[in-house]
Amino acid sequence: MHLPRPKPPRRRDDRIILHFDYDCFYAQVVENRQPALKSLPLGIKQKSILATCNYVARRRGVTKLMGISDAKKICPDLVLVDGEDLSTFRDVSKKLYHLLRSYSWNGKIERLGLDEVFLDVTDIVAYNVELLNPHALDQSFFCLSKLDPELGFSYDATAIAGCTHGSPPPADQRDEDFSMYLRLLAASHLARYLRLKIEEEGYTSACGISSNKVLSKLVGTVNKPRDQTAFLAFREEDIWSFMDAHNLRRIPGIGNRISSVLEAHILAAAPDPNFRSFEATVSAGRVRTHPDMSAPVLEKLLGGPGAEKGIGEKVWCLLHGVDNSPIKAASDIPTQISIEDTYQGLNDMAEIDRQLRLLSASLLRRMYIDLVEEVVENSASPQPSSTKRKRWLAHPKTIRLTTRPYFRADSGKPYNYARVSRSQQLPNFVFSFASAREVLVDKLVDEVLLPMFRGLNPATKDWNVGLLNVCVANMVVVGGENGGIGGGRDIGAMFRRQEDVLREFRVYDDDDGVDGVDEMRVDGTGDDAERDEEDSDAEPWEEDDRDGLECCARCGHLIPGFALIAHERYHDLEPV
Ligand code: DCP
Ligand code: MG
Ligand code: MG
Repeated sequence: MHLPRPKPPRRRDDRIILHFDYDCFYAQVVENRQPALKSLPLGIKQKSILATCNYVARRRGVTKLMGISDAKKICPDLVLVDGEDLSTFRDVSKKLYHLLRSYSWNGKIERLGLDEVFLDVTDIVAYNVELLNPHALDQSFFCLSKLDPELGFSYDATAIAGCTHGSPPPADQRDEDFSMYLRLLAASHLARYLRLKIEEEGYTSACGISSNKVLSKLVGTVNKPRDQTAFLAFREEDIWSFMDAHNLRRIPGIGNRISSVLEAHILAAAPDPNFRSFEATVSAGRVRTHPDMSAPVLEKLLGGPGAEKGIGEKVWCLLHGVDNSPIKAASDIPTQISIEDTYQGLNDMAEIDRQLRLLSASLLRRMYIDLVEEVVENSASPQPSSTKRKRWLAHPKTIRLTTRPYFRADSGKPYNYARVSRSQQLPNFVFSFASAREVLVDKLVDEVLLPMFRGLNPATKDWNVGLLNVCVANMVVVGGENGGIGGGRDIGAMFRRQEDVLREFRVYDDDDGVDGVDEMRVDGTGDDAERDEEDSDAEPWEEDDRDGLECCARCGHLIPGFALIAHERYHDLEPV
């Protein structure tokens, strides 16, 4: 007997979301600094892998995240440039983000990683669709400002700009489909205009245009590099078949843990704890159409202690291309600043101590960059003069230390996902402008981080540290609207902060960060040398590509854990 199929989740398509992804981002940054590299195959190196490579190299068979020696075998004249220092990438990312932000009316813009931006352009597009004159569509004008009707650009509204996926609604289709089509059309012209603005800064990009984040992000990859795709899907079935064709692991928000649990369920096998790959062996469609699949079943499979609330419903929605998550209004204050590095099993306390000092120095440097501003104060008498004063824009209230043991792929042991974290109140002395930075770093390590480390790792030796992450979070805006720290008494926020602070000694599953457990956002998962929330933690369903480096048993390369399986497959394809 067949059970009735569960109801698919309801779709909202009242928004228009653009998703920008810069082409081979780190490589473009390097090329802009050294234009001679543009015509050569270029790889950006981090430890022993390529963080990315330019499209000249890709045409020669080099891929992102390939091991350096493999890439060199395929393309012996590959030019390698070190990409360990993220500061230039971060600066360019901020510059382009601010450029896009300057076009937003509603301020709803989010960065995802360093090279992606979501822009909710619902309001600008609705305004411009209203302005369309059906008798002169080919001579339309896109207004970029409500206040200045001359600010904008001319466009031909008889056709979509760039590529499309799907087809326009038939002429006799319901009115609302036609209105959606017009909004996508206007948005496609805005997307092209914005991509050209980004190109004026030296950066080409891909853009996806649709009604929610998951669809815009996925459709943007259909035509890349240097192109854009509007998703013309007016029937649920069109959206489902688009989603169904994706490898399960490629759906943003479905990380390794979720993907291996679902895969095991579908294949009626036990989940493989070592499974960490960019690809799953099943498609999203196979999961969605599996006979017993539904939101409650997903909740049963994926829920439990530590899992995100409502994870079953969330994944069920994602599989149907439904994603109602909003694009939050931009803030200049990051929600957390997190610095981390990975190691191949630190066991020497002097070295751990040294690393904690290096991480703390970076953390304080980032706090000064992101959270301190210079105010110019004018005094009228006796002599008119101005003095500069520094002030904190926000005080993080919590400091958190996270560690994870080092994992060796050839150890024969299952992959160890466990991170342990400990949080406590960030002492006020770090906000002192009177003390030298080095003094603050030493005090922070001696009085806070070393005791936290000992609390987390009570053994007296053999710590085998694979990762250290130091993070400050729970930003409290200084001198908010209501005056004073925190801008008034937000009791709810106070409890949330308290809950955060009390969440000590929790053991997390690494993948939870990928799959979107909120507290993992606060924990700052990911293994970049430096990483901060503003740069990389934009959304719970963000893929965290930057996992710990592991040693390939065949060639000895250090490569990210998640890429290990794909890397081994690569060896399998090598000529013997
Ligand atoms: N990156 C990284 N480590 C990863 C993944 C990405 O350091 N595991 C960095 C390098 C990339 C940048 O982030 O340049 C953006 O990642 P993308 O996946 O968008 O890759 P690219 O922009 O390089 O290439 P594409 O043209 O495919 O978008
Ligand atoms: Mg990119
Ligand atoms: Mg990207």
